[in-house]
Amino acid sequence: MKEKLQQIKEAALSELRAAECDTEALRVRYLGKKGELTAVLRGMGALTPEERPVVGQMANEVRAEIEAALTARVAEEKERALNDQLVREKLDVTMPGNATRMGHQHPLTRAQREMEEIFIGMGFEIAEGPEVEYDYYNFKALNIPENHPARDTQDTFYITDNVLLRSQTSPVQVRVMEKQSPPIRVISPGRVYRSDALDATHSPLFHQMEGLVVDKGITMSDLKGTLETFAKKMFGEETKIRFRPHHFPFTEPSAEVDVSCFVCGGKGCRVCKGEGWIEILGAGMVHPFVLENCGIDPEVYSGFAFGMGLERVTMTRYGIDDIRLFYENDERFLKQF
Ligand code: 2NM
Repeated sequence: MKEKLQQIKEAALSELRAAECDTEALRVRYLGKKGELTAVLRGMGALTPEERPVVGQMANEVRAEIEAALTARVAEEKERALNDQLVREKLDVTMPGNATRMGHQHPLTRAQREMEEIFIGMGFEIAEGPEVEYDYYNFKALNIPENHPARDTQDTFYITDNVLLRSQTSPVQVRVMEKQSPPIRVISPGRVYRSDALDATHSPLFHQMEGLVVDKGITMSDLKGTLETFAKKMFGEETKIRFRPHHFPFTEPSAEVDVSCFVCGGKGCRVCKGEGWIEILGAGMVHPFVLENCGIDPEVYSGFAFGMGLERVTMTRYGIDDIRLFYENDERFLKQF
């Protein structure tokens, strides 16, 4: 029986040293209820009373040795599995990351937002309206006569006889005046459409920002003060403005407005073409007919309005010489802003 125990011990320990070992199966096979060691203990009845404690003690020692070796092997396998996992899942937090390509706002969007902020700071609200518009709102309500060249199909995109793509954002302001009573302070930024061939300075789609103020006692000096404040915020505190007489059907009197050149300060340079001034706006006092068309009594109220092209302002400011660059989405251009 002692030999049998010795045999069991050696067999178990040798299996535990092997490269491959199913430790749980081994535990069952040697130490389990139906295991080899238990079978030996069951046979102890056949021993003499003197032999029994000796064999019993030996059996316990064998069990303890196998158990210790088993525990060691299991621990060893656990550690190896952990080390394998650590190697497999190694993460070097000091490695450089993959740079995320960041987009940003289009230069026209940025210019628009910047202008919006300036006018919002002066108490204006943003008004929007349809790009597909009735000729009534785009022309008739704005006192643009039946025979005016802007109405020609050569200049305006017509959808039907009386529906068109708006050629300015003023129809938005007509809609505001119809709905709201004064005081009115709105700007209307957005897309406008004119039937022009695409070249360096013309595009059939471009963007405008128009403004409108209507209240009791609004005068030309309110217009001047508003535009001067805008120009200083947009182009720099030293900027001056200049009004030149002009004609628009929807304003009377009307003016074209220049800002002093932000590059040379008015001395004359390449950007202002030696003028010292750069034309950026049209403006005037809202024509009484327009107020009347919108249900506002011109005997009680007066107003001023202005309009400017976003592309023009942005091109001037950044020295961009071709309007097409705004629409081509060439990253080499866009990345510069
Ligand atoms: C301009 C120039 C001058 C203008 C007029 C109006 C309205 F609706 F009040 F009549 N909105 N915008 C206006 C006046 C627009 O753009 C060059």
